[in-house]
Amino acid sequence: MAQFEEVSKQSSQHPKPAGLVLQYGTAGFRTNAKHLDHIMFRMGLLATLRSKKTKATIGVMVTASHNPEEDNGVKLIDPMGEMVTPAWEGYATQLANAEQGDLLTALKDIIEKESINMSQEANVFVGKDTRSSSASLSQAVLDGVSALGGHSKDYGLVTTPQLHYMVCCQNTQGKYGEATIEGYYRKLCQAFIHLSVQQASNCTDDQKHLSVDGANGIGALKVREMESHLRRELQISLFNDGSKGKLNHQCGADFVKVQQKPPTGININPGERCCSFDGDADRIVYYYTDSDGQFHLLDGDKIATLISTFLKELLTQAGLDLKIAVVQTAYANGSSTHYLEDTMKVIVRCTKTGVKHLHHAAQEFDIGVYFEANGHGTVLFSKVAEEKIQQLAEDPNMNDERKRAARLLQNTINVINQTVGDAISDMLLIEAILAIRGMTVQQWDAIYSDLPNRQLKVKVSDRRVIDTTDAERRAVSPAGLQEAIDTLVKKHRLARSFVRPSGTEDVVRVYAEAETQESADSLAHEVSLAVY
Ligand code: NG1
Ligand code: ZN
Repeated sequence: MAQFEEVSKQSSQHPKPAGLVLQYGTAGFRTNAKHLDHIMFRMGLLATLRSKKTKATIGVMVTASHNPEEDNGVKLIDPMGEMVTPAWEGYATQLANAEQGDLLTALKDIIEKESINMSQEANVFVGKDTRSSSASLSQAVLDGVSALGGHSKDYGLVTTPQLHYMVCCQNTQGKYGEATIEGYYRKLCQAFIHLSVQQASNCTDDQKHLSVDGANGIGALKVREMESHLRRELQISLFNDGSKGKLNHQCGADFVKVQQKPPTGININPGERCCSFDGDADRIVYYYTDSDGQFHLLDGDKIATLISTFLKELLTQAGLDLKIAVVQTAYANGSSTHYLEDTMKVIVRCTKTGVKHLHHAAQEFDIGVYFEANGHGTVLFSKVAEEKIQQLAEDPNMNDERKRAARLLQNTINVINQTVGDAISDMLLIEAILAIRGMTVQQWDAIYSDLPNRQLKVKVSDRRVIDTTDAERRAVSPAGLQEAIDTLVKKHRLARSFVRPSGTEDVVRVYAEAETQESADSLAHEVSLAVY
């Protein structure tokens, strides 16, 4: 077939280095950019097949998120804006690793297994982050799409969540919003402004001010683009905007969370609210320093607590009986889980690491708030929940308090990007909640106190020998490891520890928390010795 001849011809421009094997992991393919040209071309092919199969638009995002500038990566986005389904992650790995001469066979194998009608039209949306390698790599994706006769739309420089949003808008015929960057800003900022006018009347200009660390990446560009839509309801000082520093270098959400210190390149005055995005703006963490210069981090757990408390109060005020839950991973600070379960009386679920697991679990509730401790998360509303809220907001016979709460819930839904964690959308939601409740960052921080904790990486010869269960909280192999961890944990007060192989790096991660920092540090160290 002519189609396959074109694939053959074009793939010779994007040859695979013989013997190179890469795997589609938690975050898609991710490695040094120089190994990725053939992967990108092939993901253009695969996205075209996925589009034919689903009869919908598929997204391809070129980014390596919080990794160093030299790396790059690629992720596929399914029709509703969610991560691609697991079976197709497997196809991605097969197609990526087929040697040059076997590419057509690997391609035809997928077509056959999935009974794909090759005469079906295909549409693929492509986006990229600001890495220097992203331009040519996203061109390789576009080449892959055109080699199989698919149509593509190149969104150019966008955040990862913006591309997820575009795909969802396109496939819902605009019901979720308009599939343009302008449309995205308009929807989110209008909802934010509606929420902001509800704020306590004594909200000062100081409270409307936020310092943002853009990680020298795409998020910084997009905050600049969005600013005019905010009509000074939020006044942003942008740092690490990419004009001087290097992407993710000593800055960004991952640096701040792991190092537990402020990024370089930001002016931080005591008590002032600051936040950091990661390199593709799908994660956010907040922080401030107190008058003693001590650093305070408000991570994904604190964000989930703030949002779920706010939503629960609104549901009570609106008199709506909707089931709300918070979804976390094993990395969630134990204090947050206790606070949510014991004080807030909210259902808490724990899943494996990786947003696709959290997203999936959150879909089981009327309202599912999910966040990884590292700041990656969002809120999902079921169709039933959205309908009930809308009915109430529009009910002419409803009393004012219930109606006000329903309208706040409606605008909250509109400020949220439900397709995936989104630093910009999460930031607007958090800012609106703090303004409405007249709450300072210190008051937010004081909702509960984090247990001191430590995360370590351990290099082992083969991390796959560690197998886990119970949402990765217990090791089932190698034999004896869990017993050893249990014995070590018993030596510390209020302690918890677990190990798991990373899905994005060739390391085993060790997590420990305990009553004091010394105790958490020594437990993490002792457990990492047990892993060897
Ligand atoms: P791994 O490397 O599997 O721990 C890391 C993060 C995840 C998630 C993925 C995808 C931690 C402990 N792990 O996964 O939460 O964000 O990267 O980027 O933060
Ligand atoms: Zn990211």
